[in-house]
Amino acid sequence: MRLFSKSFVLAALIGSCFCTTALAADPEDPELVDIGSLDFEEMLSTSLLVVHHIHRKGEWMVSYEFSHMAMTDVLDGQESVSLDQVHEDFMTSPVSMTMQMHMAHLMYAPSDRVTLMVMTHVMSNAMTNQPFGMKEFEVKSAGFGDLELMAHWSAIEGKVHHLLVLPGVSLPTGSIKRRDATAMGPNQKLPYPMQLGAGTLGLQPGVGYLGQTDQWSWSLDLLPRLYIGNNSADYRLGNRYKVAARVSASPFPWIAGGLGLRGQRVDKIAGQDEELMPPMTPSAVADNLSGERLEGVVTLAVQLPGKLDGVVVNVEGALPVYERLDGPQLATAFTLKGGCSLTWAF
Ligand SMILES: [Cu+2]
Repeated sequence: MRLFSKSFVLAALIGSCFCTTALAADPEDPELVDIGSLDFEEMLSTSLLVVHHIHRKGEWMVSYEFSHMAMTDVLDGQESVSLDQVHEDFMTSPVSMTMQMHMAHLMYAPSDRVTLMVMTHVMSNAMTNQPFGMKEFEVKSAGFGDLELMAHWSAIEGKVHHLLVLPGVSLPTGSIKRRDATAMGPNQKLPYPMQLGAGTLGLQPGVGYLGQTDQWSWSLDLLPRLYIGNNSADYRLGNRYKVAARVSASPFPWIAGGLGLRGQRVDKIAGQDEELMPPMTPSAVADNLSGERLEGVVTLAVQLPGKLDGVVVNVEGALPVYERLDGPQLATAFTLKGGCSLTWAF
């Protein structure tokens, strides 16, 4: 039972890497108290719902997650605009886009209060465009995105309230040179949303708050990403500010469900990729790619039974409840995620 509970908590933590669910450990299980301080165990169990969490000394976690984001509809501010309206200013309008990601995380805890994480992802983007008076066409790009490194420091550990400091960095491993055939001809430089990385270093000075009781937990994460310098194409992506708030409940030890809000603000791009021609499409206008979005998120995480109890499977769905975008650009329709994680200790 002790093994089950421990591995469950660990597995739940893994699942929480990408989903916002919290799996509470069985409060009736006295073995949990044996393992160490109750505060720490409680933190582990609640952090199931938190994207950013810590592990106990010596633990490893690996997880995989697939996400599919669909974008349809073109917004200018909060208003939907038609293709005809976009064609008044641009030769081509985006029509729809899908962004798919395969993400892998590896976490390791050198101490009880510090957990290190490395995250890599492979992206696959496809954007349908409608040029004025011509047939619509699709452009694609795929490959590795930017590599992310992050430390999780449990700065304050209370009975109910916990504070995590989350310093991180993103390395420019994603390409900013993707090309494809467009209405302008073969082998054209693709616009900003189709590139795979920032091309510059990103700093991520994040903080996270976590509160928990036996069967409930709630959290708030603040994660800015600040890009440094200009990339080789003479621009710098706008800074991103992410905030995520979640509440989750675990009626039984093997399942947890959560509800949350996830917000993101993206600043304007600084500079301009000289290879892109802004009159062609709004996706090539550096000033057009900023805005704010708030999404409602529903998550569910389940621990597998028996010998697979170190594995947690999770699913997540998100719908935008508010979106305001600068200039005509594609709005988010929905995001679906599914993943699994495995935690172990030597
Ligand atoms: Cu983890």
